[in-house]
Amino acid sequence: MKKKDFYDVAVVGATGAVGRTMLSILEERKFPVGRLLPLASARSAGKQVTFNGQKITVEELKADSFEGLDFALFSAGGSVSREFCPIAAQAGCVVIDNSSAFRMEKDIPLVVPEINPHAIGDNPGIIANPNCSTIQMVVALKPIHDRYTIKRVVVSTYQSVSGTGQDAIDELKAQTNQVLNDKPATRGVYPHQIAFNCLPHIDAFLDTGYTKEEMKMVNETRKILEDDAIQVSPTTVRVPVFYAHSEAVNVETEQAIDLKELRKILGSAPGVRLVDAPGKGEYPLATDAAGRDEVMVGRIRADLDNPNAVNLWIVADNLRKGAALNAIQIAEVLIRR
Ligand code: NAP
Ligand code: 12T
Repeated sequence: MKKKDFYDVAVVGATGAVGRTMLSILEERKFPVGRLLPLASARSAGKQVTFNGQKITVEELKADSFEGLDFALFSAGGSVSREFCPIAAQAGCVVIDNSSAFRMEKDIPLVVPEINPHAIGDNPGIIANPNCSTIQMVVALKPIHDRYTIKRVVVSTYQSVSGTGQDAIDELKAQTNQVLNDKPATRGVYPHQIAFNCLPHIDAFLDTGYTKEEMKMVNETRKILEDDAIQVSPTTVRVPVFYAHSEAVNVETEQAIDLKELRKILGSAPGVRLVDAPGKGEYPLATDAAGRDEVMVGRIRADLDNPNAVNLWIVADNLRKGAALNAIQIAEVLIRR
């Protein structure tokens, strides 16, 4: 894209959990924003958001919202993206979409900047941001794949409610209060009580018995690592945690794994922070990952039976690396070129 001193940026879904995180990350990283245009539904039009100390009025998303802008960052759900991403791209914006609408389309790049920035073409149009659980897993898997060639991954996730959005954060708070006060938990966003519970159900069930969230981890991992031979066996679970997703991962490789070497590889991998001193009580925790940028990896240990396999515990802030940060890192790749 054309080099400029400042870029005009629309944030679609600016009042949501991901959109608000986008505003603060643009600010923190001093992204060269000229005009910032916060967009949402008619419900929030007229509300104000704060950006770089200035109050900016939220506008209603419309077909003519994108004229003259450089970037449009979408996080307002799949149906909004399906309707408006092509309109924004047509208006000349580079579109970075956080929904699942375009991720598996052949001609749409699915990008984690530490892994496959080369997938972004010169005139990208729409770029898809991967699913939160997939992003943090592949950041840790990529250096392992490069050295040992991954054959199969068995993963169970422990996903926080912020992944679902602000309403789910409010629901966990409300239900926690209700249960602690011996009142029945009122359900809203989730089909069952989430407070003091674990729901093996994220996004919709398919005829196969897997959920869409689980299949995102299968298909997006293969697309980002550019290897359709990688097998992924996922179970995705919602847990009563506000921020950051955790994952227990068993990785099986072609070559035998040397644990000392693996620690070194992960210790210097981009975007990874090793937190692995269990004797000192140090391992990745959601409460530590929340608000941070790195993917934390720990509990690194040999598989008990298979010399070509290892177990890992991977934790990251789903609103940051899992969504807003990754999207802004994609924009940074483009303005650096
Ligand atoms: P959220 O907290 O519920 O926020 C939703 C945002 O979308 C709000 O700003 C809302 O505006 C806006 N919106 C809803 N319907 C709209 C419409 N018809 N037109 C314009 N704006 C509309 O949800 P969130 O957690 O931020 O997530 C938003 C989306 O981001 C998700 O649906 C998902 O597609 C994507 N996401 C991706 C990842 C990832 O893995 N990369 C992670 C989380 C979320 P109002 O204030 O007007 O309602
Ligand atoms: N259902 O980006 O509920 O495809 O945590 C991300 C998060 C979909 C997505 C969630 C979801 C996505 C959730």
